[in-house]
Amino acid sequence: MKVAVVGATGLVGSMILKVLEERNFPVTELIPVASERSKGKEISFKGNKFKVVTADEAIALKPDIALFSAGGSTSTEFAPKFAEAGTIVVDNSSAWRMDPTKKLIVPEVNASVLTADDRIIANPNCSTIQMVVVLKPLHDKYKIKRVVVSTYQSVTGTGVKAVAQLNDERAGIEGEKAYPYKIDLNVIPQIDVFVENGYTKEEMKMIQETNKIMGDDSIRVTATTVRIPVIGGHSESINIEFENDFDLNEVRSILSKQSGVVVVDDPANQKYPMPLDAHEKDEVFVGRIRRDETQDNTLNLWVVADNLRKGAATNAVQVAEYLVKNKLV
Ligand code: A2P
Ligand code: 11C
Repeated sequence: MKVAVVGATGLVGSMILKVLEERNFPVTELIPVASERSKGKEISFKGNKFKVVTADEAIALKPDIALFSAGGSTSTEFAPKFAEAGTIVVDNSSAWRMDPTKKLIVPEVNASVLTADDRIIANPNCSTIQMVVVLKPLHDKYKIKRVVVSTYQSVTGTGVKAVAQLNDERAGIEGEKAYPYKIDLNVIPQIDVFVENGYTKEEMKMIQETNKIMGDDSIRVTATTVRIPVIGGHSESINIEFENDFDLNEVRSILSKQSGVVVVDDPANQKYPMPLDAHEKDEVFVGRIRRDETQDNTLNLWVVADNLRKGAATNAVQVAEYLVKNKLV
């Protein structure tokens, strides 16, 4: 496969390169793409050096697959141009996610909807991905009525500038700011901008993307998304109300069998998922599995994943792997 990585110099783009290498994706030619500013810069991949090119130069090279993580405006402008040149685009931005003509894919949940006609495939938001991987097998068994989710999100979701802000604040250095407030020793209940209904865009993404990926608009979702001074991954407290009752041991067994999920749930030994442990891992970790005793058929869960991996790079590479395995590319 001739593979272009658009945004190869960014936080998610570099993780895509690492994951392609680790998973031994069949890359015969790598085309690292970034802005005009980075043209000519060298990127290492599998022990070789590759020169960064611009998007226009990459299109002329007609890659088989392009994995995009260069922001919404770059995707809006260039994904259709790659697609016209015959490239299949897997896009990590929010540009195409809610477009009814584009599929929004988490392989463990809905890869089977992909066909050879899909040219631009959207990768969901990180906090949505780790939630739906856990929701799907439970929905299949007990039918979800409503989800209440509160997130505790890593600064890596914002990008390099936010990681630098946290590190600078810890070191007592005055530097550039990614957030309007101090993030060290603080909690910021705002991710992305506010929309008219008082929710943030991140919260609306979790609501709308979940319905689209699960293919079920009857699931009611409400979200509060929060930034915390953590680097390893996003955590989520999820309250799920089902149509039907469940057995806790059966829930544990269903989740243990779900591909991409690891159950870490041993309160007697103080074992539960934490971002320090999920960091650099491709799986979604779930624990604190317990009944909500205030309401029938309702479950509480704690879910943690590395947002740059399963929340972004790994999911995009898994979509590409599915396309290759099913001869859709
Ligand atoms: P560059 O490093 O040249 O600015 P992040 O999300 O971590 O900020 O990274 C964004 C990525 O998107 C970077 O690799 C950046 O390249 C890339 N990028 C920004 N604008 C374009 C563009 N017009 N064409 C291709 N890549 C772009
Ligand atoms: C965050 N979830 O943690 C965001 C980052 O729509 O892909 C990813 C935004 C997106 O800040």
